[in-house]
Amino acid sequence: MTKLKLSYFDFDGGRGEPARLALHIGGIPFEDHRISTKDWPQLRDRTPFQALPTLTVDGKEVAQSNSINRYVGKLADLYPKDDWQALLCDEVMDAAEDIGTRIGNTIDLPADAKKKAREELAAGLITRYLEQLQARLKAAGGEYFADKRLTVADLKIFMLVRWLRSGALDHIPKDLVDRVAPLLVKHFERVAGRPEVVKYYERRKAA
Ligand SMILES: N[C@@H](CCC(=O)N[C@@H](CS)C(=O)NCC(=O)O)C(=O)O
Repeated sequence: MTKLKLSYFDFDGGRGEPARLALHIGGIPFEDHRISTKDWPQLRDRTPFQALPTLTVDGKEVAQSNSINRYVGKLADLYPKDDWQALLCDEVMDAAEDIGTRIGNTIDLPADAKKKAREELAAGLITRYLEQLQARLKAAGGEYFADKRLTVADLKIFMLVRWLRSGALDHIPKDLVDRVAPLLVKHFERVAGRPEVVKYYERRKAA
């Protein structure tokens, strides 16, 4: 049996969380390797691209969150077999990655520059992307982004919407998603309310 280890930071969110969630939903055994921010500087250079998440498959370590999402999505039956549906799933995951990268680039900016950059992002790129994602969801039938069922694309957007609405991002209004893409909020609630997702976070809370 293939041995899997998923390495990511020790919090319930971010780029590594969709794959964790997918493996749990699919009932695929894996080592949930959680790295503290304190240990990260010593481990950074040992990862392929000096970043997390990574997935180690039978001792071979690979990186890039969406590549990992696709791989574990196939294992967990959360990735479309149909090529067109797979493309829709990939497009959504890469769009979410664009938003995450652009916000990530502002994290270490000085206070004034961060405020300006984030306000511009919120009014510009993020709004545009949220509107487009909402349009994609509608075109796919309104419930899930591809294949008319839960896929890793839904888990990726679930994490993104949770992050944007969390209030953790200074200068990005936490009601932005609600205002510009209310269907994404409904989608968030749909995914959050799935029994396997509820069960996962209940177990995490108890851990
Ligand atoms: N393109 C990569 C980006 C990975 C990335 O930037 N990961 C962040 C965490 S979400 C990271 O490792 N940051 C720590 C660092 O750069 O030192 C992916 O999608 O996995």
